[in-house]
Amino acid sequence: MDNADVARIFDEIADLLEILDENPFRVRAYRNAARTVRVLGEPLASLAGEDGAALAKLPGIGKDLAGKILEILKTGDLELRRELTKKIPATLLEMMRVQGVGPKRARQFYQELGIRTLQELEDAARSGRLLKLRGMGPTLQSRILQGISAHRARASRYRLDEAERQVLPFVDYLRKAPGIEIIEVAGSFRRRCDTVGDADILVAAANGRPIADRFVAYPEVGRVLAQGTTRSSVLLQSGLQVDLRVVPRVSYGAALHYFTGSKAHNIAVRAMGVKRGLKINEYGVYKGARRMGGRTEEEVYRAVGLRFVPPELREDRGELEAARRGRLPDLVELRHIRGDLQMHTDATDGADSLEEMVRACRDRGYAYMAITDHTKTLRMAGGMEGAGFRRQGRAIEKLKERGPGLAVFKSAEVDILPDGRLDLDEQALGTLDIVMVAVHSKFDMTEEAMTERVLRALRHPNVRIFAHPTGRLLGRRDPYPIDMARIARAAADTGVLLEIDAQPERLDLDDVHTKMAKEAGARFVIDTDAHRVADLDIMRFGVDQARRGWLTADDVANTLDLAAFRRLIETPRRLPSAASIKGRPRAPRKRRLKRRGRTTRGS
Ligand code: DGT
Ligand code: CA
Ligand code: CA
Ligand code: ZN
Repeated sequence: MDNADVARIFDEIADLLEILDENPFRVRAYRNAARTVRVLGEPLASLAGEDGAALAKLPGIGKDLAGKILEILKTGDLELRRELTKKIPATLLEMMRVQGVGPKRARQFYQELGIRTLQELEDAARSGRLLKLRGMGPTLQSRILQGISAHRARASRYRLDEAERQVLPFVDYLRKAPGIEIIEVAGSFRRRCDTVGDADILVAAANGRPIADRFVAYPEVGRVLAQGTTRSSVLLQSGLQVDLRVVPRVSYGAALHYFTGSKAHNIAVRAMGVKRGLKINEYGVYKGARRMGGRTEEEVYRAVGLRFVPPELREDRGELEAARRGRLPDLVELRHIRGDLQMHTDATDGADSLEEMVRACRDRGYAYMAITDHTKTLRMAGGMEGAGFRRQGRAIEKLKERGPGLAVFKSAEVDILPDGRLDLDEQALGTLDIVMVAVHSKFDMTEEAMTERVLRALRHPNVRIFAHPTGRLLGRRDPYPIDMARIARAAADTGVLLEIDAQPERLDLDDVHTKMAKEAGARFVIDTDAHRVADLDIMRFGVDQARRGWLTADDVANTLDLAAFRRLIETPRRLPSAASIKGRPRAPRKRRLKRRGRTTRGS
């Protein structure tokens, strides 16, 4: 039983309680506990001791939950979980992963139609049986069918952070095999894709046999799919497939290039080689029988007249053309990030206090940070009214007086209401240093309505940042429909910054939208949306996605030093041009510049 198992059981309990329509605060307690456990740096088992006293001190974990953790560590399961699954089958949980099926619907399907599994739900939807239910129409029924197939497609992939948690310890274990000269993870993992289908470990060694032997003997291996001196493959108990390739040192660069992919990038590079009379494969670069290189990736690119292409760009989205012209972007790096601009405290649904978050940001060497608790409509997350933000603002002022060593900006993650108004009164908005907005409810709008809803919010003159712009939750919720090209143009036009939310289950904006928005002229922030101190360390996942979206440090506002960042947020925002209001193409340049000159602050 490791931390991930405990977290999984807690999440399951939260889901079951939701289906049973139990107290939302109880549901949230289990969800928060799952998150705490998941991001904990050390094994619960070593922290627990005899009585679990240390566990009860963890954020969001009291005596009761500490006892539950002990029970799981001792018995591998929870009595409470077994009791709940007597009331409702655990197979309903998978149903809730389908878009359009929440806890209420899952309960309805089960109680009124006896549907227990995804397959039964699909059959019922196909045969039209769902239409018998109250509140169910043909549109919703076909949405559920779409949701089921989308769910099946993504269920076979792992989030990057989940893959990392499994693969990195495996690599550390494998490193001890005799004769390893280099070991690296290639594939989508190295390209830092948001999800990973399987992990591809590449090793340079003269003799593959002892490495394959150690590979298949890894304790987490559930099933061996193949074992050989150059190529082996296993399924871990978690279900993740891991492939191993062992190549001689001279071929390592060519093999790393090949197995990093993407396939489309490889094919394009190989085609460039063919034009020069070269053959490029995973063993090297050849002219006829003569070997031209392949010891390093640089040699492969040089053979076709290119500079080294960072793995994050290798998607055949224009990177070869850019490399050929020497125009590859100088990608943003983690060390460029000077502040974190989205985080929650225990004033709403965060686990740690304002003081703890501030101290943690100072420890991380940041020059500035913003506190962005939720607004009132998010009742489940303990959202605050104006008075709450004023109180928090005073607490932040006090910190400043004591000289905290970094700037703490007063901010809020203001909910965008269904009609596009903001969930905080004008007076309270005026007291904030930075206003961040986001959609958290009523996702089932048409694309047109959702786009208008967000555009209206972005036109509010105080708004600076649009957070997690598509609302997706990887493996759990598809993006809501929204015309991101229009949003990106409006963001470019008004100077509203688009967020790349670094939560590994969000990574929102994603790579493709980020690149598109950059080309439309938008600028960005990368932040963690931390709900506890430990979350502050996931910034790197946001940076990875920004790199996949071709962003340089200049594209990311929170790479600015404090003085420059302060100037940015203190300069009144631009008014939206008529073009971005109407959704027509952008106005001619001269008119746009004139509009930008007008100020809007305080109007
Ligand atoms: P994944 O595992 O679905 O997240 O994505 P990848 O990119 O890791 O794909 P995977 O594991 O099937 O293969 C690893 C790399 O090997 C892939 O990125 C490129 C290379 N590769 C695999 N199959 C082919 C192929 O048929 N042709 C070429 N040129 N390269 C291939
Ligand atoms: Ca792979
Ligand atoms: Ca593979
Ligand atoms: Zn949010």
